[in-house]
Amino acid sequence: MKHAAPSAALAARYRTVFISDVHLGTRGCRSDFLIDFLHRVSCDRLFLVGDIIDGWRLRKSWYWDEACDEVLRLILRHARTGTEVTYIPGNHDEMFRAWLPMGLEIAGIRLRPEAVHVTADNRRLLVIHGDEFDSVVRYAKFLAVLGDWAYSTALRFNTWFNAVRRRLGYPYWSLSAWLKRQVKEAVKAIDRFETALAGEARRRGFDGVVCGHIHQAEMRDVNGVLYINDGDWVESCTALVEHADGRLELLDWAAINRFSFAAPRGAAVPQAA
Ligand SMILES: [Mn+2]
Repeated sequence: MKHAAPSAALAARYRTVFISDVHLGTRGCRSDFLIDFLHRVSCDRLFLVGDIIDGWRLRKSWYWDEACDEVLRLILRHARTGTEVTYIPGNHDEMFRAWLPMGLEIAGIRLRPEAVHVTADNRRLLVIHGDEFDSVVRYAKFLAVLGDWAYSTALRFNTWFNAVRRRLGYPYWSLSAWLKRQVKEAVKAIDRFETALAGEARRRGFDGVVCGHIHQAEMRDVNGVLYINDGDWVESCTALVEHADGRLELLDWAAINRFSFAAPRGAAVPQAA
């Protein structure tokens, strides 16, 4: 079986690409959109900013298909063809964290607990997954796992719910996006997270921070420090890219390409013949 082919248009080349929170191994992962992205984009440096493979879920129920293999194959191909690939494990792929003290390198991919990136216009950025600053994850892993379960259940319910809506002629409505908005309103956790990450970058003398973890793409100034979250490949398919001149940009790959989240995985991107 062939996988999603480059869907259209020209390939783009960037100085640096940052992606995180792919959650390979879960049903919510839009591996089809990511395959398209990895096909069409090339870069000098690729930062995998955590939660690429979802080890929490894999331990319980294996959801691994050819598309997941294809994502890994494409990342390895980038590494083989000259891209400097750095993998910063997150809390969902923390099984890799045990190998960090060894300074491990697998197939040209460097494993690091965190990294420093200097942009072409000389800004020093701290690259970190960010869960260290999520007090829920850090101090109560049980609650985090429960939240994780609730979230994946909501995503599954959402698929079913929207199938019914579609049959009744209603447009797609994201339950999980709604839930996330409620959560955001309730606990203001995202704001606290962003402030904490920016504060850490400032304390350590960086111009900015690039992180992931909370599945909320963002690029903004927080008290003089650049806070950037590269988002995720579950609900919003976003990546942070650095252009040759150092300009940083968040790409919403699904929006740019008009990919539909309502479509089942694999059907959204045109298939190779
Ligand atoms: Mn995470």
